Amino acid sequence: MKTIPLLPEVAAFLGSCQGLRIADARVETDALIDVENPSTGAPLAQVAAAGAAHVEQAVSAARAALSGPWAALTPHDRGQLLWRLADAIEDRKAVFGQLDALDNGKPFAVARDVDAVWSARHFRYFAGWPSKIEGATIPVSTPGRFNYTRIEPVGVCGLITPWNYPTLMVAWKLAPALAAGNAVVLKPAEQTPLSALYLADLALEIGFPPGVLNVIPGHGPVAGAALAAHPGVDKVGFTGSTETGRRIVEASAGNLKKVSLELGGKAANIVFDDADLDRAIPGAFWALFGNNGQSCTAGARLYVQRPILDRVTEALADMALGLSVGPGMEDAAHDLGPVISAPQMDKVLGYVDGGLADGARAVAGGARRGETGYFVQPTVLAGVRDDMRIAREEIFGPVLCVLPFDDEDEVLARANDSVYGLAAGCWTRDLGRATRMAAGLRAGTIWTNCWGDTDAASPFGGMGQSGYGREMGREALGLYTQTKSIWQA
Ligand code: TXE
Repeated sequence: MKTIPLLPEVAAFLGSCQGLRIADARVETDALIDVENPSTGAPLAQVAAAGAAHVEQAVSAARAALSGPWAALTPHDRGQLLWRLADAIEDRKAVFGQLDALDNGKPFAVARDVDAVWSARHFRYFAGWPSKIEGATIPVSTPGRFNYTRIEPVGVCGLITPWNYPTLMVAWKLAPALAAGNAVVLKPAEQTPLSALYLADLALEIGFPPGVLNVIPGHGPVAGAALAAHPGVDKVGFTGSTETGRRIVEASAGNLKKVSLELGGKAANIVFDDADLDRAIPGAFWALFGNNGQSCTAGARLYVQRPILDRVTEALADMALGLSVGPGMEDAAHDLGPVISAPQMDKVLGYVDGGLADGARAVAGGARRGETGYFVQPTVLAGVRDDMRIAREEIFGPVLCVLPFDDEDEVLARANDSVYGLAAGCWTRDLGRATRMAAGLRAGTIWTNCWGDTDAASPFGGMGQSGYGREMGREALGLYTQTKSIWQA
């Protein structure tokens, strides 16, 4: 198998140690992150690791930008810059694709044509907003008073992002934060900092004032924790684990910064026996195996109505066995790459072993694939019960749990019996049932007869311990703005 040659820009980027991006400087640090290629386990690049002093520096740069030329830009000009950033990402989608394929491991074609392209679209959608963030005039009852609102930026936003969609998760937060006129300190995941650093360079190149976007890779408990606790940060936008989300809320208490959280999930996906199985089976399959199961919306608990259980399970096992799994930068149409790291691989395999010990059956996969890189065989587990850990906790890898059910009321109660509530869905030809399920399922996103769709215009976020706040669409602006009420006599 051939490896896709590196673009000269990517080779140059990997060839030198990448400093933090603070205002228009590249800041070197003593501590470094050794970024790994999960497809091989080999070192890929070295990147500066921010400590508390660098967080301080980046927050000051962002604060300064808020009162500098950034604040002086008209909404139209801010929109133009966002649009230009969208253009720049699209023009360099192959660079973003290679960077994400290298440090995340996902197939290059997916990283380029899905992650990078959707990131560009995200900036394009929010490029339209700056000129439409409108206040209101309020018909108050006090004679002689005029009351109106101004919708203002929150200030300095600390954005902390995960490794599963390195560019896209940055876009989800950065685009609305900038559209609303904030300045940003972004801490990307330590496993996948490359595309965020590259994005910071692009932003400067196309004319964002220095300090508007500062990118400081670093370790979560050091740089992330310092950012979450910093008194000069007005808002934290976070995507990651529920456990870290809890720590962020605690750390944010000092200055009561605003927080929005997009956390873990354990989505229930329900296939009724009246479903169009030609759509439901591949739909349910990719609901979990898309992005190698490393999605917070992964349809990890697949409830299948008993009359079709054997047929569906068999078909899913066949599909899993037929998948092509390989390095992200290999010149072959692989469906899936590795999981992100050795610890993540061990965690996923630990769940599989635990599930098998609890009585589940692997009808496909169930073990590591090969000895190089962090590959896990696409795994389908049958005979799973609700009380098993594999059915309750987020595995975040290519492991699909199949659970039988008998009727609608029963499956609805079982689907909702989770601390999480990010996504859920069902497959049925009965429109009444689809509507009842959509109303009854406790999750921020419901898919009926489809799975995984998102759009920059449609709100996305969790219920329960999957977090709070809605990213994307009009609601995302609410996360990055605050309303001022003005009384005038
Ligand atoms: O997550 P963390 P990890 C889930 C998934 C996965 C598990 C662990 O189940 O197996 O989390 O992954 C930063 N203060 N998800 O350990 O720690 C960290 O540097 C501030 C679901 O990678 O939550 C990174 O930038 N920040 C998820 C980000 O938090 C801290 C996507 C996410 O890392 C910090 C990723 C701290 N104390 C994992 N500690 C999703 N919802 O999509 C870490 N970080």
